[in-house]
Order: sequence, then structure tokens, then C-alpha cells
Amino acid sequence: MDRLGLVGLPNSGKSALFNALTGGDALVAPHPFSTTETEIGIAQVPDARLDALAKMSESRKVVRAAFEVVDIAGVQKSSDKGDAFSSRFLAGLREVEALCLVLRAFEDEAAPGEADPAGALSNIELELVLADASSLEAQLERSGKKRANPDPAQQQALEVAPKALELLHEGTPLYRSPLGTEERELLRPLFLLTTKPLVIVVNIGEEQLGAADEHVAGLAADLGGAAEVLAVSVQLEAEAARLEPDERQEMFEGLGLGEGALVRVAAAAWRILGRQTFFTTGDKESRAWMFRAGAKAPECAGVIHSDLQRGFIKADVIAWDELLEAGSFTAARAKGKVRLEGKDYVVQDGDVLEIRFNV
Ligand SMILES: Nc1nc2c(ncn2[C@@H]2O[C@H](COP(=O)(O)OP(=O)(O)O)[C@@H](O)[C@H]2O)c(=O)[nH]1
Ligand SMILES: [Mg+2]
Repeated sequence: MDRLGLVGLPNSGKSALFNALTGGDALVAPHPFSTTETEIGIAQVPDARLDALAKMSESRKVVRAAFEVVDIAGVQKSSDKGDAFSSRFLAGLREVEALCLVLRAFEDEAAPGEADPAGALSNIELELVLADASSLEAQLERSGKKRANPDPAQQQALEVAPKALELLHEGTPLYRSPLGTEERELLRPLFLLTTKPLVIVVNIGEEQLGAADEHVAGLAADLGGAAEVLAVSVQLEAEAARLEPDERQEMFEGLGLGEGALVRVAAAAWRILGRQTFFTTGDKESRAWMFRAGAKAPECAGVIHSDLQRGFIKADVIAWDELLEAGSFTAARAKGKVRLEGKDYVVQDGDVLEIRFNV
């Protein structure tokens, strides 16, 4: 399961966002040291396509796509010297697949902190850059001492490392740098932070909802394509997360919040991580599965179970909306809408699959 690590200055709304995404009850409090322990929660992502399929199949169980949200303890204080992130915090961040930066734009006298998203971003970027530079220096030094380095992936990573270090010394986070996706991919074994995909949540107050786009545009332009930027009224969303689904829907509609933060953050995270969704559906269960965009049918079968990949023969495939329109697999088959696809089929977002396998 993908893990999204929350990063932000104290009182930016990380714990509140954690609650909004997981429906959880992390301690939300207006002082910097309230989060003393790392919180891990599971965000189950609503998907109307899945709900419709489950209804069609009269499924007894519905399993949503999910990701883990990690609110890591150990941000000490706002600082311009690069020591706000403790080593414990940084170690926690190395474990996640994507970072979610929470930048405060809301004004609230009761919660100390500045409403300065751009300032917070450069503050955080400095912390991340310094952490990467010192980690890279240490790794390069270690590798210099060791004569034989048997791991080829590590070796390749170390070849790109000096160039990356130079960029970091200039103060450039690697996601903003001219390093290509390929080179960043090569660096993966070095567990750097600024090679991770980035979602940026600008935490706006309720009264700023009307101008949400303005809070996003400047940052998005500044970052180019390096990150997904969203404006979220985190506190409102955290309150919504506590409601029953019907009431929540009503609140979202009433306030013009669309599908809500959970769906929007998940969509952004999955876009930058290159994830897509396929479905399986039946009377027992309807389920959404995440897969790597561009993956072929056997790899997707392997997401369900390794046996299905090993013994993969063919897959019955139909787009979710075509299946719904037909009303059932049987009806869709009768209309010739279900395709039989082989090992080279590149699975599409929204496909419904039935795997034929033999082990
Ligand atoms: N007005 C307002 N207050 C918020 C919002 N998000 C968080 N807060 C408040 O800011 C304080 C810090 O929030 P918290 O989630 O604990 O921040 P963290 O330190 O980043 O985990 C709390 O008092 C929250 O109620 C928001 O969108 N609007
Ligand atoms: Mg907190």
C-alpha cells in the first residue's frame, strides 16, 4: 500500500488533514508539540464507479482503494537554519512513497503560525535539501572507503550522486532540478527525500474558499510540473470526515467542496505516483485495485494474487461503464462487449477484469 507522509511547519494543519483523510482522531491542538507520536492511518478512497458496480453485482462486500497516511512526529520548530526536522522525522519520511506538504494559508489568532504558504514552502524545501545533501555526502563517503561494491543498483545510483549533490548544494530540491525522471529513478536506492513525488496542500480557511484557485495558481506556476497543488480547507474537511456519508455529501455540496479532500488528495497522489484503478466485481465482493499505469494484464493479476500472475492465461476485460450499461457480465458477454485479452494487454484505468488462470 502506498504511504503518504505529511510534512509541514507546526500548526499548519497536519493532524487535522490526517483526520480529514482517515476519519481518524489524531490530537489536533494549537501548539507545536502536541504530536509526540507518529500516527499511521488508512485512507479509504470513495469511488462512485466501485459503488455502482457493487450495486449491480449485489456484492456482500465492498473493498475500496486505500493508502496509508503517516503523520510523523518530530518537527521541532520553524527555523531558517535547517534544523526544524529531527532525525527521527527524516527517517520516517524516507519510508514513504510520496510527500504531502501542508502549507498554512488560513488566519487564526488562536493557533500560532504564519499564513504564508510560499514562505513555508521555501522553509520546508531548505530542510529537505539540507537533509538530502548530508545524507548523500555520508553515502558517498562510505562508498569511497569500501573497495568492492557488489550491488549494481547502488553503484548506478552513486554514479548519478555527485551531480545530484551539486544541485543540492545550490539549494535545488531534486524534483525541481533538471535531473530527468530516469536519473531520479536511478537515485532511488539512496532514499533521498527530494526525489519523492510531491502533493502540496494549501490549507485555506473557510472564508478563503471562494478564492481557492488564487492560493494554488502562484505555487503551481512556481513549481512547474514538479508537484500537484491543491487548496483544501482542512478543518472543514476534518469536521466533514466525522459525519455520516449522507450528511457529508450534503455538506460538500452546500459549501461547494466537490467530492471532498480525501478524493482530491488521493487523485493527486495517485496521479503523481502513476497509479490507476481496475475493478473486480461479483456477488461476494466488489473491489478496487491500484496498479502501475502502463502495466500489462499479468502484472495486474499479480496485484490480486501472485498465483494469478504465475498461472495467468487470459483476462476477460470490459470498461466499468460498459459493464454497468449491460447490467451484468452475462449480458455484456451476450452483446459481445467483453474482450478476451492476453499477456500483452495494457490495462486501462476503470477496466473490470476477470482473470483466467491455471496453477
Ligand atoms: N481556522 C482554521 N484553523 C485550522 C485549520 N486547520 C487547522 N487549524 C487549527 O490549527 C491548529 C493546528 O492544527 P494541527 O492540525 O494540530 O496542526 P499540526 O501542528 O500541523 O499538526 C489547530 O488549532 C487547528 O484547529 C483551518 O483550516 N482553519
Ligand atoms: Mg500535529
